[in-house]
This record gives sequence, structure tokens and C-alpha cells, in this order.
Amino acid sequence: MGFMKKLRILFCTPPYHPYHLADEKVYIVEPLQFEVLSSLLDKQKFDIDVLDLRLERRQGALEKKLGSFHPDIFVMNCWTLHLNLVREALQKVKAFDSNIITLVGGEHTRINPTDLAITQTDLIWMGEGYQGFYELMNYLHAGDNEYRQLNGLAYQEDGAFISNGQTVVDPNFDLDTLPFPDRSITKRYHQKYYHLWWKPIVAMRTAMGCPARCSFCNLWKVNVGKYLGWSPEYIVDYLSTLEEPYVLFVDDHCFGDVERSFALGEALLKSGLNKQYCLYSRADTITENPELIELWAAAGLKRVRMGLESYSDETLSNMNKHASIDHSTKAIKILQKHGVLTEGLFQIGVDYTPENFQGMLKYIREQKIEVPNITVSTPMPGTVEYTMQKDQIIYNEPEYFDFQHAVMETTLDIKTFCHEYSMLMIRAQRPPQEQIRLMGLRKFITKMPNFWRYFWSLRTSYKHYLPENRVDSGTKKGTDLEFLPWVKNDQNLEPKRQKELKTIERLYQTEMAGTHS
Ligand code: B12
Ligand code: SF4
Repeated sequence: MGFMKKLRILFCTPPYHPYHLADEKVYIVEPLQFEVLSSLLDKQKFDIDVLDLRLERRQGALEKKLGSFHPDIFVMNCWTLHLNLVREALQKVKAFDSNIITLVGGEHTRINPTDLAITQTDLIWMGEGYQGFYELMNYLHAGDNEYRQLNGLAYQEDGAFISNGQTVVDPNFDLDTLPFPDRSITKRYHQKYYHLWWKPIVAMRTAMGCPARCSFCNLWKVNVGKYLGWSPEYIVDYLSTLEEPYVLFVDDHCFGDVERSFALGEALLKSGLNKQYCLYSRADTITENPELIELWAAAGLKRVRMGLESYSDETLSNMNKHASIDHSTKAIKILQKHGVLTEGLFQIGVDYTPENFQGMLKYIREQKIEVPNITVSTPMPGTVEYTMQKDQIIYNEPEYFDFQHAVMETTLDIKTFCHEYSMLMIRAQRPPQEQIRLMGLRKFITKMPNFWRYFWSLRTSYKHYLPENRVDSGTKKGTDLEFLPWVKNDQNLEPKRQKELKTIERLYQTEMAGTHS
């Protein structure tokens, strides 16, 4: 591997799977991960292009792009639900030209990289890309095998994957030294990105990590549980470069550091940027800091995606949520007081009976939650719940892990469960007059057909639960791809690195159960 010419890099998002339910009916947000990675690269050495297969849905779009751009390096990101789609894309790339270097990173490679250790993958990146990725690409450009030393990388060699182990961002690393995300690579798609009725929308990360430890989530494991953030000045400077009126802060928990959140709110207010913001926050932080919402509302905060999860304290406690229904209720009131919409993120259990569906509906209606977003409780690989419930999983194909399919046996028969789920989603919506007031008549009319398609896809999703896909069917077809052995390259490590790897392994230890085997 290695070239002295300018290398062509193609960043590619996974396409949709027919089982995906919300997706383009509800949102398509820019692939910030690629803009970040591109920003780190020396443009004298690389020509960069992006193929967003969520938008390029014509048959053969990937092959067409391979033909016209003919990349030297093909880069994809992979979340759990994307596994089969990514494997399929890599097969196509290698079939087109086996000399193209294939590189995969993203959420799932952090959780269980061995699921991508197939012959069609050359390199797997396991962690954040802010450090190390730049070196990797420069080594590839120079044809220098030194890349094999990089932390966070697994590479294919002699029929095996040699893994140097995960990488995390150094807690002393100054994030403000990073360049702004390179949005020039996604320019032709900018007008097409949206989130609910906000279009065009920009995605920005202001922090990573989460101080909480919910049992169904693995985001807190990112960077071994440390919370790291960019400075308010950096954030405002970047936002000032953007034309889009709407901004989605994609942080796991944007208000994870309260002092910093106040400083950022002040900076946004002072900037006079006049943008509208949506962010993720825990309810307890809002309840304990109502003045934060007052400040942010004045600065342009319009929507908060808040993990409320349940209407029952017992369930919240089982999730290790460390927040109560009282927190949820108070937080909703605080947001309402300041004209900020609550996007309540809830989870229904696979053990739900009609009474439970009613219970959740009652809570959502009583609280007048403006944007209810209801998912199905799922033991995601990499989480504590996965460790506890993996033996109960009956549908373990990656596509089911989208928080909208029941991967375990449901108490209700599956058709009734999907019916109840879709009806809950419909009934939980606010009355049309109110929605029109919130989004405006035009947006309401244009968005409604998509929302109906969404509800309908939920209702008919029982068709996805094919008997032959059950793990106990005995007829389930495994993948015919060749998986390569995974060899840990942990000799002669410096003590600091040894310690780091031990901490990471301790965090992920028992959850590292492959989904391909
Ligand atoms: C914004 C977002 C979206 C956007 C899309 C954004 C996008 N990039 O495509 C929208 C709203 C559309 C969306 C939809 C969904 N999402 Co989402 N989303 C997020 C969110 C909040 C932020 C992602 C992000 O942009 N982060 C910022 C970037 C810079 O970080 P990053 O992606 O981690 O990338 C860094 C590294 O991982 C690395 N990296 C990433 N890729 C690669 C590739 C290479 C080669 C290298 C070297 C490095 C590298 O470099 C980057 C910089 O360090 C995350 C949760 C979170 N806070 O992370 C969930 C998350 C990714 N989503 C998730 C899910 C499940 C979904 C949905 C299924 C939800 C649903 N039911 O509809 C859909 C699926 C859509 C689809 N079919 O692809 C899960 C995935 C879980 C998992 N284990 O796979 C997450 C983790 C949330 C969670 N609760 O766990 N999502
Ligand atoms: S608060 Fe949110 S991001 Fe933090 S651990 Fe819980 S679910 Fe994950």
C-alpha cells in the first residue's frame, strides 16, 4: 500500500436497509464524521469526495461513483444496524478494484470491530478520529508501513487482522486546536439535510462523553467515561461561518458540564447569531439548572431531545438512569415555561401490554410533550443491558438493532405489538392545530405525508420478523463472508498504553460478544 501521487479518498455513508423505519421520513443529517476526518487531511496530498447513499438512492449509485471517481481509498462509517450494508458495499468496492484500500470506522467498530474483520476490509479504525487518522493517511500516502504502529488501528496482514487496540482522545488534548469540520465536501447535499421540519440543518459537536451511566447506552464509554468539550469561543466562531438557520448539537449530553454550558449559552447570546438550536440533555440537569434554559432560550434554543425513557420510576431505576419521573416532569415544565419544545425520547419494553401502552400515552398527553419520539427498548451491543440480556435475543441480524424493532420475544404477539406501537406514536402527537402553530402551515402540509408513511411503516413492521431470521429457527442463513482471525498486538507496549488498554477493556469486557458468529 502506498502512493506518491495525490490520493483520491471516497467517504461513503451506508445506505438504508428496507427495514429501517424512521430514517428519511423523519431526518437525514449530514455525515459530520466525514467532515471532521476531511478537515484533518492535507489537501495537497488528497482529493476528497463524499457519496451519501442515504440521498443517492438510485440502483447502482455506488458502482457509478466508483467508476467516475475511482478512489484509492474507500472510507465508510459503520453503526451496528449498518453492519451488513457496509460488508456488502466493501464487497462491491473490492469487486470493482481489489487495489482500493478499504477503511472502516464509527460506532460499531468501537464496540465490536471483529464483526468487520472480513477479507474485503483492509483497515479498521476503533475510536475517535481526531488523533491518529491524520498520521494514518499520511503514512498511506507515503507508502510507509509505519501506520501499523498506530493506536486505534487493526490491519489485515497474512490472512489475519492485527489489532493495536482501541484509541481514545487524550484528556489533555486541546480540542480547540482542531480545524473546523470541512463542510466543503458535503456542499452539494447541504440543502437536503433536515431534522423533522428543520431544513436545511447543520450538525455540530460541542462535546463528547457523558457523566451518566445508563445501562442501555454505551455513549458514556466513549473516551473511557471522560467528558471533553470545545470552548464557547471555538463553537461560536464555527457557527459564524455557517449560513444554515438551524443547528443540531449532536453531543451525547450537551449540558454535561454545567459551568461550560452557562458560558456557551452566554457566548451564543452575545454572538447575535440568530440561529435556532436543538440539543440533547438529561432531565435532571435541566431541573437542577432552570436558569440555564432561560439563558439558552434567549440565545436561540428551540428544542431539547431529552431521554425521558419511561413513565415509571421503577423502570428508570432499572435502567440506572439516576433520574426520576419527578425530574422529567419538572424539566418539561421548565422547557415549556421558556418556549422550548420537549422532544421526549421514550422506550417501550418488549414486555409491554396494552395497559403499559396506555400508561405511556397518558403520561405523554398529560405532560403535553410537543414532540414525542418513541423507540423500542433494545439491548445494544456494547451496553450493560446487552451483557444481561444477550441470551434472550431472538433476532440478532444487525438491521434489527435500530431501536425500533423488538429483538427479544414480545409479550404481545408481534403483529399486535407493532400495531400498538404505531397507534401510540399517532395518538401521542399533539393536535394538528398546535402542530401547525409550531411549524407553520406550509411545513406541516409538506411533512405530513412523510409522517404518515412513518406511522404506517411502524404498523407494518411485523412483516420484518421472518421466522427464518430467528436465532432458534435452525434455518437462519449465516453470512457467506470469510472472517479472519483477530490477533491482539500487545507486546512491548509502553506502560501508559498498557494502562489505557486495560481501562478500555474493562469498560467493554463482557459486552464484546460478536454478532457475526
Ligand atoms: C446525529 C445522529 C444521527 C443523525 C445522522 C448523523 C450521521 N452522521 O449520519 C440522524 C438523526 C439522521 C440519526 C439517525 C439514526 N441514528 Co443516530 N445518532 C446521531 C448522534 C446523536 C451523533 C452522531 C454524530 O454525528 N456524532 C459526531 C461525530 C463527529 O462523531 P462520530 O460519528 O462518533 O465520529 C467520530 C468517530 O466515531 C470517528 N469515526 C466515525 N466514523 C469513522 C470512520 C473512519 C474510517 C474513521 C477513521 C473514524 C470514524 O471519527 C469521528 C471523529 O472522532 C449519535 C449519538 C452520539 N452522540 O454520538 C446517534 C447514534 C449514532 N445513532 C444511533 C441510531 C441507532 C440511529 C437510528 C437507527 C435511530 C432511528 N431509529 O432512526 C438512525 C439510523 C440512521 C441510518 N440509517 O443511518 C445510535 C447507533 C448505535 C449503534 N450502536 O450503532 C447512536 C450511537 C445513538 C445511541 N443512542 O446509541 N442519527
Ligand atoms: S444520559 Fe444519555 S448519553 Fe448519557 S449515558 Fe444516559 S442515555 Fe447515554
